[in-house]
Amino acid sequence: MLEGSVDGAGLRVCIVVARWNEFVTRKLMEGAVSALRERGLSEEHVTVAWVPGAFEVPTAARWAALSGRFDAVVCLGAVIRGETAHFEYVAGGAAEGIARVIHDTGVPVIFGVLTVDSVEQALARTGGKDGHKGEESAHAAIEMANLRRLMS
Ligand code: INI
Repeated sequence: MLEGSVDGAGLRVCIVVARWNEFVTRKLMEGAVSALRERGLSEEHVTVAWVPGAFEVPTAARWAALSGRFDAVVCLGAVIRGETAHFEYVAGGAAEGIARVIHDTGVPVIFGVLTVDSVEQALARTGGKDGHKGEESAHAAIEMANLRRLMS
């Protein structure tokens, strides 16, 4: 049986985070950074890259994945249905774009983009009753980066 360990020591992770709905995405980013540091990543091995919105996340994730500088990429954003008429386009574009980066590069890229109906749902997933998607994404990044090492 193979399973990626939860120990992040020595790993290098890039967090790509969308500035749109920053009151949510900053929480996602802070949770992800804390979780990575708690699992043993050193400060210089955690890079945070801000982009304008969720639609731009796949572009920067691709640059990070292709750079060879990171063992995993964490994608963070918040698309809130009540706040936009083109929710499907932005959320779908982000999801499809990120999936394509994973497919094209084989680098672990984690989907931590919230696609929710309301601000309340977004806050519930950033340290509220539904957990913390930023922390969960960081944990997934470590596990996948370590699994990749076991399988490469
Ligand atoms: N970007 C988001 O990250 N979340 C949103 O809810 C959102 N809304 O509401 O439209 C959003 N739009 C901007 C988009 O991601 C791009 O930055 C923009 O279209 C420029 O390409």
